[in-house]
Amino acid sequence: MLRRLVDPADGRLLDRGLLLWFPGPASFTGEDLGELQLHGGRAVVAATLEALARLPGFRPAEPGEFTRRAFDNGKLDLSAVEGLADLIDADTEAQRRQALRQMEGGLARLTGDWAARLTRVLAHVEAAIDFAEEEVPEDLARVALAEADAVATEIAAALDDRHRGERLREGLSVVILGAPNAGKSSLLNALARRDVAIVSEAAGTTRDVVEVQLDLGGYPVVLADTAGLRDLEAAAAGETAQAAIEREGMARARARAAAADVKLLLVDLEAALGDATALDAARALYDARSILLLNKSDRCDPAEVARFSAELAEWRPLALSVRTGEGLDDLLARLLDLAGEALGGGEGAAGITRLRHRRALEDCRDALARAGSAGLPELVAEELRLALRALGRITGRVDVEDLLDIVFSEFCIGK
Ligand SMILES: Nc1nc2c(ncn2[C@@H]2O[C@H](COP(=O)(O)OP(=O)(O)OP(=O)(O)O)[C@@H](O)[C@H]2O)c(=O)[nH]1
Ligand SMILES: [Mg+2]
Repeated sequence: MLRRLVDPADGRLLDRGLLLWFPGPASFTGEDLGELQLHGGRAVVAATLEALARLPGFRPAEPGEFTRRAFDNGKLDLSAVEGLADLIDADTEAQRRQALRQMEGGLARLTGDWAARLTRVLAHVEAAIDFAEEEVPEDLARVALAEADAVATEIAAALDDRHRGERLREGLSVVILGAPNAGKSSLLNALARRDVAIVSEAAGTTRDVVEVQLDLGGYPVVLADTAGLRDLEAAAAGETAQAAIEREGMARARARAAAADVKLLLVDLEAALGDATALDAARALYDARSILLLNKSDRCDPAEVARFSAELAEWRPLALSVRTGEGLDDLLARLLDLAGEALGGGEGAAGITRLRHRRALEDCRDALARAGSAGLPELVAEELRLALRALGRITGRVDVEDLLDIVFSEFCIGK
């Protein structure tokens, strides 16, 4: 209904807005729920909240309280709650798809299926215990354990996902490394399409790690520019204050490189053509997670560039010019491939999106392994119960009291 909202204390008009009524139990929380759609301005909202607060029984909701009530009333399980939090935070398309899948019960369905099968296994094992003297088929427990083993294998396969779901939430970490003046900050600015980092022809311009968040074809990427790497012993005579700062900058660059998913190793092509030692820094850092980039191709003879690239063929180098933009599309395509491989598409995989899920599944897998070798039916049953409890933690129906506050504190809605 469209209604005039009036302060009940003095009849003063607050706003004109939409009034929506969601009767329980079909509402979001499962309870009766009223919603006001106002004109959004801070003063309008403040005046309305103030008027509401004076009514008996009204108080502002705690952060996450609506979602908490939905959970308590069985409208959402814990993994769906986490999916909802991720959906609200999603910055890119792949993140949105993954969050929505979690909210719609992706992981819950899978763990529910495993739990149902393990419950049947447990029932069989318990029957074998209870009717040990009677005509329970000899190998019933053995057949049951084969099923537990099958579940354990499926869980192990789900865990073997190279942490795609967790990394999709956090973003692919890409770091730009190379000698001073190679054009690292220029590349960061070009990829970010804005002037984030200071660019200058003075070597040693960047000292701190400069970070930008990018949406790369739907994948979240955290791109970091770093201080140029060079041999300070040779470059600086004595330990000046400047050298100490540069040394710290390089230490930060190396730390970032160690933690990154992808390293962009940038080399000044013009310098490398003149002096092969210009490749040394990149050579030392190169590994399977690296892309070798030969920058400033605009300053070199194309035939020379082709010859040099061919010499380095085993490193799959990419010649580019940040200045003219040549080669940048190829770089983006290579990055997109890597991102897709590392993060998945937000669909397909089992849907482990948090360390919490991983720990629970690992606990389940370990308990099943112990069940398989326990021998004594009573011990087998106990391990199966532990495996089921571990699965139950994912949807939040057991053993999660200490966890709930953490999960719900992620919500700021209703604050
Ligand atoms: N001709 C040409 N010049 C470039 C190119 N990319 C960068 N430069 C120039 O190279 C110089 C150094 O660029 P920066 O981006 O500051 O280099 P950097 O690697 O961040 O340097 P440090 O922060 O000192 O380690 C600047 O004068 C840039 O304009 C390019 O593709 N072609
Ligand atoms: Mg720089």
